[in-house]
Amino acid sequence: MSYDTIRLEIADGVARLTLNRPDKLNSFTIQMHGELRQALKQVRQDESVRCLLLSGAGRAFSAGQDLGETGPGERPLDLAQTLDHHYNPLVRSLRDLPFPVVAAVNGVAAGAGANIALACDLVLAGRSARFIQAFSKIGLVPDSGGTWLLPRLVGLQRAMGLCLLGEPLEAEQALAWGLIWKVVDDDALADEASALAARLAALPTVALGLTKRALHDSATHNLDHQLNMERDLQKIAARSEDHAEGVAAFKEKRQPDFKGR
Ligand code: T3D
Repeated sequence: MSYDTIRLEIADGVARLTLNRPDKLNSFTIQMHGELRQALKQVRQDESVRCLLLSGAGRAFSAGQDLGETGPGERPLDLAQTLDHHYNPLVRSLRDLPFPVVAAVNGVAAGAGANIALACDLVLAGRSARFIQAFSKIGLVPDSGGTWLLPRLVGLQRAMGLCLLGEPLEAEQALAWGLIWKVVDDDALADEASALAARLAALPTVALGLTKRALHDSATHNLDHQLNMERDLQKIAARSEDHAEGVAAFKEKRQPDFKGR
């Protein structure tokens, strides 16, 4: 399958998905959304994939919606439809993948670009990366899950400041606030992100997929509900080949060789 606005490479258990409109800071167009949908379907159906690595080409991760595509008079501005058809399914797809999704934020991540990055399971950022809830600057409400994720990640006060003021949050501050997993030097980002993705892809994928589901769903559960969920997921994990391999490797005092099954 070939794409114009994204790149997809699958090798060694890792699917590398790159937003690829560097001249427009990888802003999202309808075409890009269509290609992302197709690519995520392909990745989900490919049984060799055990981790997805999402990044942007050039000097940005993504500047959010392509504002050239939404200018008054250029197309009907029914943004509810845009969210229903494009952004919300994208966030749900990333969340629903049964393996870890890593975002490598290589520069600015603004508007929906920031929130799509934050919807990934682990976010690695280059030192010069910035996260901008740019919506208030153009009279919009944060979308792509931002109003749900941000208070949970950084607390209500910081989420409120970020969303109302729309100021850039530097990578180091994002790390200090618990918004992201790790900051690395810009020129080390690609290698560090690849190493993290490769490491995740070599772990017991069934258990990791269930773990990500349990953690994401916990936000809306009470302890009782969560205990029941852990019980149900553990039953599934315990039947995986990788669980048997993990226990056997422990007993035999060797490194496990997980197959992702
Ligand atoms: O359909 C819907 O609208 C609903 C969905 C909404 C979701 C959203 O994401 S709304 C938020 C949209 N995004 C923004 O408001 C961010 C707009 N961009 C910026 O504020 C700045 O570009 C950045 C802070 C991200 C980066 O600034 P800087 O100085 O590093 O770069 P620049 O010079 O502004 O941009 C470089 C080029 O990318 C430039 O093109 P040019 O002049 O060289 O031909 C610029 O126009 C283009 N670009 C940047 N962001 C966008 C964009 N083109 C289209 N859409 C963009 N969002």
